[in-house]
Amino acid sequence: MSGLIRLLDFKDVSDKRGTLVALEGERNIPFAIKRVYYMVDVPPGETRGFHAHRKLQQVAVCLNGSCKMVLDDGKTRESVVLDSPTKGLVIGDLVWREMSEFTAGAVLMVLASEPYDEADYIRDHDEFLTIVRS
Ligand code: T46
Repeated sequence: MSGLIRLLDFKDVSDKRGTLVALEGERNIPFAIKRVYYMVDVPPGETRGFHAHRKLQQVAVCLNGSCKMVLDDGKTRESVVLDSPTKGLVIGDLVWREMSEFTAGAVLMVLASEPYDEADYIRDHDEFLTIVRS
């Protein structure tokens, strides 16, 4: 596993009724959770992301189906396929992210350490490179 791709393995509790996974801030999620959002109905071939955050910790979990996440810290670019509700990808500050290859019915849920704030986004890759290299 690379330095950029940090995956959390969540315990699942399975019985004949199915599987349950519990996520708790500051326990199996490494921050207090202030926001949860999710993406559904992403059309075939569509891409999302293409930005970084100044100060935001997130964990992304693909609850159904799969998608590809590319992370870029300005030095290296690495990718991972999220395809399990028991795997969480940790995405820290100042990491550019790109999401693609959503399968039909994919549900990507993201837990975030801060409320939504458009001012926290860096949506220009050249500006991102200037910030991380300074
Ligand atoms: C991220 C990746 C993984 C809100 O109003 N509240 C929210 O909490 C979020 C996340 C978004 N929005 C609005 C802002 C835009 O008008 O929803 C619209 C779509 O957001 P955006 O184009 O930023 O979505 P993605 O999928 O490109 O990126 C999202 C998150 O925004 C981002 O923080 O890390 O998922």
